[in-house]
Amino acid sequence: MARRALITGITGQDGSYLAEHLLAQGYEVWGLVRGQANPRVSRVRALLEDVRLARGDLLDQGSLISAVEKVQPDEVYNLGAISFVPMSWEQAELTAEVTGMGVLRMLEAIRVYSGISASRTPGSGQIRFYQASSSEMFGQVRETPQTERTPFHPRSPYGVAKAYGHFLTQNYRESYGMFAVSGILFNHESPRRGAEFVTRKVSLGVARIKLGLAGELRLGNLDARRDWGYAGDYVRAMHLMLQAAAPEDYVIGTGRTHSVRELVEAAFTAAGLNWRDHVTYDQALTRPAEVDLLCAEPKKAKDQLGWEPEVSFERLVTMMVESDIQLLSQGGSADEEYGW
Ligand code: NDP
Ligand code: GDR
Repeated sequence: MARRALITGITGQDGSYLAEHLLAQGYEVWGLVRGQANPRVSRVRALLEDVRLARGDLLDQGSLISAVEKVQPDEVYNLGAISFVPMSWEQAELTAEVTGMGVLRMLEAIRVYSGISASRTPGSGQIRFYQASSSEMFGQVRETPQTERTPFHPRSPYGVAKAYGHFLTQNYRESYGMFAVSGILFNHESPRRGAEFVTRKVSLGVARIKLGLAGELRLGNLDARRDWGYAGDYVRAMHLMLQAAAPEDYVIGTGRTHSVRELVEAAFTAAGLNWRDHVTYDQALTRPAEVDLLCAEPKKAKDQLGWEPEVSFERLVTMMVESDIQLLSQGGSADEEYGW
């Protein structure tokens, strides 16, 4: 019988790539979708005809228990979150509820459904759980590159909420013997990335300028450095973590770091433009507290899972710029610009 996976956050960037990957592996894939008339659901349907949908919300414990009962999954991937860092200052409590407490609710749904209690011996429970942890937990970094052992110092309500979810996943593994793991993923991007994130904002900006639809691109801090990889590579790592013999956490990244300025330069160059002619600094786009430098050490994932990224930074940037030039030149709408 096909293995069954339940993905929260199926309508997001990673959800779509993960669903495609699992379908290709022969899984029966279910996605948790929220709301009464969530417009992003129709895009999932268009992209992934074979995905089945269960209603639920990370804010609603009962809905998660019902979803687990309905799907009876072998694997749960918890990708649902408020994931845009600046929004986490504007809606800090909601971020804590969805990105942080949502992890507790999903783990509890699995625990209750599986009949697991503290008295059960380690290793109990059949459902394997993946938590989408983040390099934002490292925040103000104490060492570079960052490994599974690097201490956390989150710099946003988002990072704090992710750290809660990370430790909670570890705690459910230790308390109940659940196969519950976290992937500490560094930034990963694609043509389906939300338009609010810097890579997609830049690729869309370059496309607009290239097509004569705009002349300027406003950005915040150009000095921040990130380890940017391709989302399609990273969902393979999520799946591999749940196939491992033992439940462990892994850092997933490329091991290379670039500044936002280097990203901007690469993107404009890919379109034959000079970024200095178009990019302007906007202080309103800076953050109350910034994460200055992130760079992964993904050795454990390579050694134990055999995982390595395939798409380089340069290829990723070119892919996104070319995709957005094509999208906009075909009259793509703002809606489609949100990564679809
Ligand atoms: P997106 O922002 O593209 O997707 C977020 C998803 O969360 C959407 O499907 C959204 O669904 C869903 N969601 C939001 N609120 C709720 C809720 N209350 N209940 C259920 N679902 C909800 O994120 P990505 O795909 O980029 O990231 C996936 C996960 O990985 C996130 O948890 C993110 O924080 C984490 N992460 C991402 C990294 C990256 O670089 N992309 C790096 C490290 C971690 P809806 O359509 O209903 O809004
Ligand atoms: P990040 O991604 O906060 O790292 O979180 P984002 O692309 O938003 O920012 C990256 C860096 O770019 C700088 N920056 C700008 N960012 C945005 N969005 N818009 C701008 O105009 C701009 N100008 C400069 C930022 O200051 C920052 O330093 C992403 C999310 O996917 C999280 O959910 C995930 O956990 C982490 O990656 C790993």
